Amino acid sequence: MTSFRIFAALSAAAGIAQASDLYVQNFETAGLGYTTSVAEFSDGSGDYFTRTDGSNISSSVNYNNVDGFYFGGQDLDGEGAGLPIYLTTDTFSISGATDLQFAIDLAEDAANDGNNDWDGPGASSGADTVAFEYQLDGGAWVNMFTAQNDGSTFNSAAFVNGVMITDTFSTFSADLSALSGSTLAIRLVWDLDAGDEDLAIDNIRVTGNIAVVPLPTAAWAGIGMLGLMASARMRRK
Ligand SMILES: [Ca+2]
Ligand SMILES: [Ca+2]
Ligand SMILES: [Ca+2]
Ligand SMILES: [Ca+2]
Repeated sequence: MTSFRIFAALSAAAGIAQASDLYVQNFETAGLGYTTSVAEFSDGSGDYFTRTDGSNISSSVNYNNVDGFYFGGQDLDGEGAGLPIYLTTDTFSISGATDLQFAIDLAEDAANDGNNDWDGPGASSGADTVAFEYQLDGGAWVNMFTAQNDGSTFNSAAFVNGVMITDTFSTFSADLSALSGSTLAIRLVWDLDAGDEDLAIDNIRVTGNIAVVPLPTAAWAGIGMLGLMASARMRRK
């Protein structure tokens, strides 16, 4: 065994799988890391699809546990857009990563009249939904989960797998540990067509375990050099 192979074996034995952020979107920087299928808009009130700190949308929309800027949508066809509309992250590398996990913070503003206004598939205008999807290696988009009402025709709160989205930002997650590949992208498919039908999102995050091979310390480098010298001497014999 050459000294290089000994060194490589020692490094691999000491290698650590470290949980790392592969993609983070906190909306603190305008226009960074994502695109939208229509230009972001707001009428300053209840029709908007925009990165916001709350200052460019209706002051009656109030969320708790706000973490700086976030991205919100409400009555998305109110300014002329055809639905659905999309928010798509940049495509990012997942090469070599294992145990992929997706997380996002969600909030939905409780209406002043006490009704939550998300409609179900029986409504004439169709169901109010926001779907969360991933795309692996440029392939088909795959659903992770969907925010939707409880199945009643009108005026339910919004839920993800039975968990209500409240007006306090809370983290929702999906286990993507079955995935491996080179690249991943995330997109949200928004279909909310009336007032009080809103969603706010923040802190989109995909994490994965990355194998970390430690850099050689001076001591290891010294042992490696001694090994090289020894093998060079042996070859000269
Ligand atoms: Ca934020
Ligand atoms: Ca609706
Ligand atoms: Ca509308
Ligand atoms: Ca609402």
